[in-house]
Amino acid sequence: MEIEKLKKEILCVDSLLVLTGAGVSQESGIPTFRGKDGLWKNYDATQLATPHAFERDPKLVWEWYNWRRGKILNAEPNSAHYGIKKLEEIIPEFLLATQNVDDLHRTAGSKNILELHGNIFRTRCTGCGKIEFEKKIFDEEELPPGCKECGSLLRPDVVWFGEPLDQLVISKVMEFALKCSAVLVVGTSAVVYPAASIPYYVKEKGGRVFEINMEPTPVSGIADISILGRAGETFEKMMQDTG
Ligand code: BJW
Ligand code: ZN
Repeated sequence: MEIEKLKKEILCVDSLLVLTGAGVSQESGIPTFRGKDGLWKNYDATQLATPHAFERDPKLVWEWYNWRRGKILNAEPNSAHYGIKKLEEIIPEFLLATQNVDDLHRTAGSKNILELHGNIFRTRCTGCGKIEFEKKIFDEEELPPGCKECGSLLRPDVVWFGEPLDQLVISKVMEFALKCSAVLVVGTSAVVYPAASIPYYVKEKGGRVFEINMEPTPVSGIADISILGRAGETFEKMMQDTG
């Protein structure tokens, strides 16, 4: 069976990169971006996650982020988050690169995490650049929030389309991708760059590529083992008897 095969291989690698996307948090009740799941009040998530949408209507964009904050604050990590944390304890060299902004990997206890697209609980001032982290939702009348220091508009400290990723974060991930023995890609449609390029770097350097997703993705074409299934359920089966 494919899960047994993946388990056998993955528990033997000496350095593992895990790349996650929204599908990892789907079983925690957090909507994904693409497909019918990615709709909020009839707005398409991928149309809201843009600097243009924020310039046009910061209140609307903030309402969406505030709604997502609420969903996340009421959610618990699932077996996929916990399984990934367990892999970190077992495998000598481990890095988790997540595209998710929901902080659920950290809640589950993962330590060596790089957040490629930021964190939904951080705000950044569009005027003075001040960054703050607070796990809360805003009152409706506070939206869009302003900076206490300079009065400018605050924005979620996340990476929108057309914006560069944190240079240090992406270079650390790429450095690890070029030297690791395998990458496990979980719950991402693998269409958003530069994150989507990571599995190809691993493959090119001779590393193994593993994937867990409910549907085939562009990564499936280069994957050595591809599990078609839900991430939480797959991890639950795979991590049985690992302590
Ligand atoms: C399950 C499951 C279950 C469900 N179990 N599985 C052409 C080529 C290359 C690049 C580009 C291009 N045209 C434009 C670009 C650039 C652009 C890009 O990649 N666009 C593509 C869409 C074409 N990229 C960028 O703009 C990036 N920046 C950049 O390139 O900067 C360059 C630059 C340099 C110098 C100066 C200026 C610029 C930035 C990308 C930022 C993406 N931001 C978002 C929002 C983050 C904040 C927030 O959360 O609100 O990131 S968009 C959104 O997509 C979010 C996600 O992290 C990201 C990826 O989505 P993800 O996680 O894969 O979710 P879904 O919904 O797509 O997929 C879920 C998957 O799970 C599915 O496959 C399901 O089957 C599966 N699933 N349930 C297992 N239970
Ligand atoms: Zn400010």
